[in-house]
Amino acid sequence: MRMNTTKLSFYLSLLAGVVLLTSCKRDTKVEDDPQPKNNNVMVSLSFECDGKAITKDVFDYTNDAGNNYSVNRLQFYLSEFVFKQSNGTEVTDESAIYVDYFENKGMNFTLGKIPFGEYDEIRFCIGLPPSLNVTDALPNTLDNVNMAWPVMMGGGYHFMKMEGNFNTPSSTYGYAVHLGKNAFLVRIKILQHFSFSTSNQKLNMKMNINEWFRNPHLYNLDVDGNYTMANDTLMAKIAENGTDVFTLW
Ligand SMILES: [Cu+2]
Repeated sequence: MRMNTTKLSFYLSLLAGVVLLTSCKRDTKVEDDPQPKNNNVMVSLSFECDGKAITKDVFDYTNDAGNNYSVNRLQFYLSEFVFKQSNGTEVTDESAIYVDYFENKGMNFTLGKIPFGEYDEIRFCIGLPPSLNVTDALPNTLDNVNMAWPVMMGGGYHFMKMEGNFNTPSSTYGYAVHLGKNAFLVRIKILQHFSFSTSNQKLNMKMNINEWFRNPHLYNLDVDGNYTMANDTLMAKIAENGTDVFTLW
């Protein structure tokens, strides 16, 4: 097939037009980039026990060791948030958040300056970093004072208090799973792909309280012990179990 000169120049100008149009479009897009560089992320916490909602003082929960238990206190700190982008860049937020489930405190909080983009990993701690885990390092609010770790036991703060009661065949006992001391800071690492593309986007995190009693250590409140804070061996078990208590959903 042969093309005459008129037809050829017509196609060439058409092609040039398309190229021009495409490059114009791209220029415009770069110029009025509507996405801000920084972004707030709204973290929303929820709690469950293997799928059951957590209600105060109800013996509705059973851990892997077979302890039938209730919960009447669940308080902890979250800190050292690190968001890792798919390209390897890490963004850190230094906030320390106090959470009290039954008092409805810290259930929703904002982390600032997390850029839009794709992420593969989120890390944070249950507890406080060594720099803040010093007596009087936090503001003297009633909540922080109540979380104080006795000076004669090393000072600083409780990382977590989870308390309630549990049943054995013969009786009902109280339990207090308390965590503190730098060695027992719980480091959470969640490998999951997620993306931030709008301002104030929600990040939903759920704690399954039964995870405190399993993986890697089967924890039995009746056999291992029901008061952990004076016992490093027990706190080590709880802290290691705690690395997977949170999931994103
Ligand atoms: Cu304690």
